[in-house]
Amino acid sequence: MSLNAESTAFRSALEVIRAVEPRVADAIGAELADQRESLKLIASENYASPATLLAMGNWFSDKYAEGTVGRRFYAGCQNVDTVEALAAEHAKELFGAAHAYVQPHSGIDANLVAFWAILADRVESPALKKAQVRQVNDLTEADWFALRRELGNQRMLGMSLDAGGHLTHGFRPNISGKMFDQRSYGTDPATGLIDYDRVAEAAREFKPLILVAGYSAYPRKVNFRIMREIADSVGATFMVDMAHFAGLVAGKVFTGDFDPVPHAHIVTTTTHKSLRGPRGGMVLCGPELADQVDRGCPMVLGGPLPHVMAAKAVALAEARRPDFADYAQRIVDNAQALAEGLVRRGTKLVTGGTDNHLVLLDVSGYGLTGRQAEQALLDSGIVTNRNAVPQDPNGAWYTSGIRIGTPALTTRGLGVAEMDATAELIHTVLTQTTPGESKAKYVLDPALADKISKQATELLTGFPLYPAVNLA
Ligand code: DSN
Repeated sequence: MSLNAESTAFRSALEVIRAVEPRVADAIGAELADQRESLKLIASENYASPATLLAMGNWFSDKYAEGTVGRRFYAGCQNVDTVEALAAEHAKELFGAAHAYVQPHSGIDANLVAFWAILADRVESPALKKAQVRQVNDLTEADWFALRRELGNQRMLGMSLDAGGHLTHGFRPNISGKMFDQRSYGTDPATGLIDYDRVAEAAREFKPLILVAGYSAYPRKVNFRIMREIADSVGATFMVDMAHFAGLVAGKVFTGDFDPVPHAHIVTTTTHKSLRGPRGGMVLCGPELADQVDRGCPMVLGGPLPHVMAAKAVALAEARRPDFADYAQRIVDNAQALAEGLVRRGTKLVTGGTDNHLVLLDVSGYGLTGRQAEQALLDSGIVTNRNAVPQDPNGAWYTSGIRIGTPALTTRGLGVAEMDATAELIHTVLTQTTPGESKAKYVLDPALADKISKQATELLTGFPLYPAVNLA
């Protein structure tokens, strides 16, 4: 029997790897097997296409390419220029952005590039002006101290962590929490929704340099037009981190007031979540910030990863196809079906439902912490992650919430009927789990966990992952 191209490619790659370090080849094969068998509901994960994965495994990895297209610090970057320019072009077309910078290695990196660009654009500083020259090494130690004094204590207003904001929006475990004096806006305790009047009030009081919108655990749309008006009213730069919902923007599910690109001064994202590309980040902006953003490497970033930029170009080309819009809509349809299935069974959801790709369960109604629920679900073949809920009494480590999302299962082809079956599996596990003697311990009959695990695998059998890839 002749093998298809995808099977041949991955088999051959594993054979070559196996000849050097068989344990790595085995681990790669085992990862595919595990992903095929588990019900992946982690809201930030997905399955990139074989073309995207294959674009990363090649000699582009060997090339240094600091600088930007046509202006590199290294010779011989003509092919890197080709893929970087292609990725940027696809990103600009896809999102309707004037400028795209596709070098960031992750979402944190993309946000750091954006923060630096905003600071450089906004803060009047002789030391900073000097830092913007290409010879950063020319800065004296005194310049650096002056720079830190001048840039320090800039104000950032972003969504609070327990309302679904992200660590990189000025919270202490991240460098942004050291760089900025941060204040948060939360959500309305009664509805769980962003109260724009309260955001405006906080902006008036705090006068931030940067107003950040975007989230990793807020299950609703954000009105970016209103947020921009708030930013304008206090002279703030409006930044949106769309990492979680970039696929919904690309697929034109979020349009008008809910599309961040026309409203924000600068937009950051990862490329591997709902956008379904390789692991990495990206920045979109208008011409005013483009020069500063393009200084991301070496100002903030290490050398670009040309193999990942090649994969970004492939994934962004895929996202420009009409079927991606259908995919994006199905992500939301599935999340809503999952939410409805859970609500019907009595599960408490933050905001009562969803209008994006994620659902946030408050598992306190089951008498569990997020940590207990996460592990009990994992024992049962259902991969989720625990997450704080607003005003969470269990804090950010144990939490009272479970965050689930549909981008990955939607890629496999599961639909609303399977979402209802998934809601049933989740509800059964959580109902049958009892808390143990600590916030991490729980009791779940292993036979039940095993039974649910088998049911989860059965649910997936009609929806093979990478159906064209046969490693056997
Ligand atoms: N770690 C990502 C998530 O799971 O949402 C965000 O950085």
